[in-house]
Amino acid sequence: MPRELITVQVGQCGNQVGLRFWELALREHQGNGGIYDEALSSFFRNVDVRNQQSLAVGAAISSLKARTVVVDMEEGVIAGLLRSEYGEIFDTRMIISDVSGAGNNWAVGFEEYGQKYQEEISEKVRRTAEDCDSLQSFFMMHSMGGGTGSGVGSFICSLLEDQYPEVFRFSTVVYPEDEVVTGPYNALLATHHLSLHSDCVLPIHNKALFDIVALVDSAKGKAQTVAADGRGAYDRMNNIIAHLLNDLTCSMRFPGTLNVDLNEITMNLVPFPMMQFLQPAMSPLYSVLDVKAEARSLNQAFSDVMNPDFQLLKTNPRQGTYLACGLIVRGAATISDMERNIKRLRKEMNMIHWNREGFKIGLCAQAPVNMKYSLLCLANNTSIKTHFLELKAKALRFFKRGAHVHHYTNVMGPGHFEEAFQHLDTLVANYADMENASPAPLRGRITPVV
Ligand SMILES: Nc1nc2c(ncn2[C@@H]2O[C@H](COP(=O)(O)OP(=O)(O)OP(=O)(O)O)[C@@H](O)[C@H]2O)c(=O)[nH]1
Ligand SMILES: [Mg+2]
Repeated sequence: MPRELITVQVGQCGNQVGLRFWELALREHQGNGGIYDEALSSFFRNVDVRNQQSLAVGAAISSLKARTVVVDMEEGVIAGLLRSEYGEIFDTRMIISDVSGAGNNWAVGFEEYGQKYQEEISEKVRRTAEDCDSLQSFFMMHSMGGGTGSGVGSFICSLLEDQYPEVFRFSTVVYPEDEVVTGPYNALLATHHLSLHSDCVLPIHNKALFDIVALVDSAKGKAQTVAADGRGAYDRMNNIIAHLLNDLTCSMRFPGTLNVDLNEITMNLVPFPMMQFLQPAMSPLYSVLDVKAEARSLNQAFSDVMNPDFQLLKTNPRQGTYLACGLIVRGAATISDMERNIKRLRKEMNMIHWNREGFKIGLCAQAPVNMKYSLLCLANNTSIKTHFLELKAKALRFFKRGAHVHHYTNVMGPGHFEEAFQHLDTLVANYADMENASPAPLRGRITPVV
């Protein structure tokens, strides 16, 4: 059975999120008695510090190295990563960096840095893949707003498609709020690209994360410190993403009654190409930031993940149609707990008529650290069109006036923006068609021959 994931973390956001993900994953595995087991081997190599050879499953832990390729076109972020408490888990031979960054420009990231580092990226991915017994998928993390994350991230996605066509590419991406002027252009161009080249996309919106942090702060009586907070707010936001990614990958790391790996998620929740965007929601959510927040029962958690306040993209799935829905529970829950809750909720969920039973469920025995349960919901829901429409409106506001366009066309030539806008329209129309599709007429019953 395919096992290992290779992570590719790109740009500042991708690397900060990656760092939190690895920290939390290691905390979750602390109780395994110092043995390098199958679960750890999905994400880490165990390297003998004396001779730098990889050790087999079953050996004592010597030095764990994340199966990750680290890419950033700015040196500073990577230097910070290596200096951090968990810096040793990064294999310094698997790092690619430049000096000055892609200047918040998708075209510079994609065209210039992508071309410049193509061979180096291929080589490092190849060496990382050679260390795997049975590679499961590529797990990418990057922002959609920054030049490196969106541009080099898009480039790497295509590179992996060319070189490993049989291996799924799963992209966790962070959409910008209004932090970067050219953010909407980058997000537009990257959405176009990933929609054509990634197998499954998990979009998270910084606006949703900012709002969650602000709500926790205001509940504690703190002023809204989010904007002034600088990286402080980002660290807390990344904590939410790290929890999400740990829940997403829990089946590969711990035993459970119903395992779902990333390939099964892609296979079950993505019914058509270009409909691979899964909207994440999770509960508990607020206690990730504030341990004193009210504990959630399992039943409450199921209701929460349908609620707009628990979405990590600013959408309302209750107003859309579900094409499919993944539900992954961690903790002491049973299949009948899940079935009972799904039965209760589906009355409020508008499942598309040809996939009314379109639930993919996972059950993992190990709860996250300091929690009794957690529930992750991955909704393939037509309400994502509101996210795309908002992105289009933001990008058009500049594009109609030609603002900043020359920075891009100088590098990538003309026509790309028009194509990307058209593509976004197609995505929106595809989801709207799904929403409007009326149930097919039932075929006449054939009388069984007796
Ligand atoms: N959630 C979260 N968002 C971040 C983080 N760092 C940056 N961002 C967001 O990412 C976008 C900017 O992208 P970056 O990842 O910083 O840029 P980059 O990929 O390094 O690209 P360049 O610096 O332009 O070469 C903005 O929307 C930021 O708000 C982070 O640690 N967490
Ligand atoms: Mg950067």
